[in-house]
Amino acid sequence: MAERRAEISRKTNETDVSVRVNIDGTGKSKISTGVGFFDHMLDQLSRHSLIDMEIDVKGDLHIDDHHTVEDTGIAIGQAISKALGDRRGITRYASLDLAMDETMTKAAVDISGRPFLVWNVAFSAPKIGTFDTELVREFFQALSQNAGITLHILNHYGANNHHIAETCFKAVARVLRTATEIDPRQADRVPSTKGMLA
Ligand SMILES: [Mn+2]
Repeated sequence: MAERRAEISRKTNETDVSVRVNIDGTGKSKISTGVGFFDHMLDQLSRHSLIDMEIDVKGDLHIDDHHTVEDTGIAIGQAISKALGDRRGITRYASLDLAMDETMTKAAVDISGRPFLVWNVAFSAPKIGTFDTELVREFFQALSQNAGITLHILNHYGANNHHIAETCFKAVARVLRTATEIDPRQADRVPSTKGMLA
């Protein structure tokens, strides 16, 4: 089958984003967004999805991190969508409960072609270090809309906001890994009775 790789460059007055992904990678990443906590989260996304990611972002961080986080989510979503092509052979669905210390978070995905985010996560503090916790949702909103996936994220419980954010990224990584994997029982087929998902 064709290599499932893609590259997206996206430049606006607010950000200059370049993203390369390889769906069939090993979880290698090279990430530089200028936002330390966000780099740490994207590193987890790559590592646990096994999607190789090269991400370079120059954003208007003198304002705040918002444009940088949102536009990176848009570009990663577009790159994943492009790399998946017609979605032939994919497993399509996955869900997982992911534990990290005291925190438990569920992610469920359908690589459906129908962008939708259900976000059921509450943070108890507005910041993790200097990072605005509300940007975690902004990232997944941008990712789901631009990848064309249905994504549900539910935090069952947790006390530490770093853990709550990190379980969101790790759980989404793990379900993306499974849902994008080729299902050998239908490797030549688009997994939809409609015959198309893209
Ligand atoms: Mn961490």
